[in-house]
Amino acid sequence: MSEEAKNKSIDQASIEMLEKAAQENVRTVFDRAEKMKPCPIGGEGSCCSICAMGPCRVPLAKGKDETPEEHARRTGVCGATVETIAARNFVRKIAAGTASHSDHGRRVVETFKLMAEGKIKDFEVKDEQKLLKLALDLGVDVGDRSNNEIALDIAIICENEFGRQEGELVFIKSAPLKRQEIWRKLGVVPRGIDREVVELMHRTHMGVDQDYKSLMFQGTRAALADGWGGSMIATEIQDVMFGTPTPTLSEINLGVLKEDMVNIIIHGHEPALAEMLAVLSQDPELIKYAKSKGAKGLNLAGMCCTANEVMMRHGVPIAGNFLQQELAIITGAVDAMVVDVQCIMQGLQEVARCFHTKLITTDDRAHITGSTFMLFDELNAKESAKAIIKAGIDNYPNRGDNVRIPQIKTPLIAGFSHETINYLLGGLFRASYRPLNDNIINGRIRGVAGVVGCNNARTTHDSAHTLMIKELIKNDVLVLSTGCAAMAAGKAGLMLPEAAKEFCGPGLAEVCEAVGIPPVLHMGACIDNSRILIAATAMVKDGGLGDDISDLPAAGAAPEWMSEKAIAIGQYFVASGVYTVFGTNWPTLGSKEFTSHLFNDMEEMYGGKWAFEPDPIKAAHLMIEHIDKKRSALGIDKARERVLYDMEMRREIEAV
Ligand code: SF4
Ligand code: MSK
Repeated sequence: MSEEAKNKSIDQASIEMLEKAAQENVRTVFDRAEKMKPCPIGGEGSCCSICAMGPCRVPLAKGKDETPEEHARRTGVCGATVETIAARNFVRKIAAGTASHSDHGRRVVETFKLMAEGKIKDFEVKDEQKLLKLALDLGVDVGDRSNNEIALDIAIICENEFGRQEGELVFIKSAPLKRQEIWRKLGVVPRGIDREVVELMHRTHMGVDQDYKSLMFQGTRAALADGWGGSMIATEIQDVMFGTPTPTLSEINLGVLKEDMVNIIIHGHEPALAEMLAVLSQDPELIKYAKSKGAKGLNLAGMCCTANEVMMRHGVPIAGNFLQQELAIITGAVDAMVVDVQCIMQGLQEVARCFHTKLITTDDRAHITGSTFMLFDELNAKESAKAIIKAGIDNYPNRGDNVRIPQIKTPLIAGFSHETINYLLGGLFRASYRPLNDNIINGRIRGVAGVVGCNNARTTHDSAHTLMIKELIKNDVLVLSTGCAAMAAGKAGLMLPEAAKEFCGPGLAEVCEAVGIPPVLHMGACIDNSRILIAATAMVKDGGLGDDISDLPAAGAAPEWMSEKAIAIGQYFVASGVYTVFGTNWPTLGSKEFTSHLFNDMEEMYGGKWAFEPDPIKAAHLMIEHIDKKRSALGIDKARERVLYDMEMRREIEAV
């Protein structure tokens, strides 16, 4: 195994495929990242290209302190200061991230509405209980109305959230009351999802909002429209339509591909097509068709966040996370890679060209030059999904003789929705977060951390996720995870109850063993970070840990982030009161003043703030320090010091 490949990933399956790629002269994201060094000026947020008098580059001189005069001279042609330039770049990322999650949410609502109107026959209400709960929350009359009648009213309310011009987003009311008051006082409660994104784009046009604090108010408003708006709507409606996830055993890594079967990978974010593919992958007629082409059957596997969605609901195995998308094709065994939106690298097409893989784009908003476009039509969901599967089956006989699937995969348990955690901890009839809060108060669990986000080719694949999560659980911090971070943890074997004994501190291990849960709970895709907000709110409501999310002994992190969605997520966590640490690079370092606004002022305003620490172990300790600070403010720091397990305490945990 070459040293070079080992620096690129900690995952053995990925390393094997990188070596195969090198032998076969196939270029991947890892090679391209090596060749193209990141632009240091753009990287620190000091490049403005929003008008044609630029691009203006105003980098911070390295290695010496800047005098006030030098700082004053760092402006663009129009006079925009580096603070304005860095802030504009930052909030534009929030706008793009919010738009992406929210457009996903809008598509889900559109499908849900068509289902409720009876125009889509292939989907139905899967979680009636959640439908009714949502109806109650939104003030929809339930009476003796049919599911579809209730669903239609819910769909119309949710649809209006996107185009609403005034007032407040309805899901804002899911937050703790104190939090809502903070937002109202600061004037950052979102009116409508689209409106906040549009206003943010307007304010960042040349010559509009040129005060970084003002820009950040609107940036926050848009980010909240994501977390407590578009993303939350997507998660809630997906659960109603496709089922609320419950703990499911599955497998993860490239070893889930099968040499003698038709392998179809579904990659992207929106679960409607993936749901249909999951159902159809069991279809006897299609399996027979696959056999007629010489295969033993049909094997569906997921990639990136769509993988999280179908794994949690159907147990479909996961082939890998973001940086493994090209590597899956390099196995030579993928007959079709079916993609929809977000995090799909254009480089896939070039890699697919070197093998027999058919890259199939399916969404009218996301085309890739050279790929095969087969529209997934929700109105005709089953038939269009069938045609896509058949295209994959038809491609099976075209496989070359260079198939090599790494025999590496790990079992994992996923599907810890907020509802599931509630039931698991409290029981079906007294669902509650009480036992979690009690175990935090008595110090067995030190606190809770959300570790989420992407992979990034500028850091060793999966390394920061795994190191950070292991450090946290070793220190008795329960980890909630989503997205590609969750997949890294799954591959490292941290999503099995047995992991508690091996990797956790004694307090967390006791609780995990008693309840039978892994120390790292897989809560879904990146859109499902809203589940973490709901779980945090439930902890506040259950009592004993303060009266706002910012009082909780909790922290968040995205150690390998890369997408604009991650910045939107980070900002809605910060504005919800969460201390949030990012790794890889930080995109505002060109402006010390704006960076200090994010890293310091935010705490006074929202009780949460940003931090940047590329070393995952140091970052974990920043989170632990913050958790301890909150424990001390709550007066529960003493409890932790006396965690010695006598028989009575053990019985108490077991009674959970
Ligand atoms: Fe340069 Fe100002 Fe134009 Fe930005 S808006 S490119 S700083 S002139
Ligand atoms: S897929 S946004 S790389 S988590 Fe959601 Fe993974 Fe990040 Fe995409």
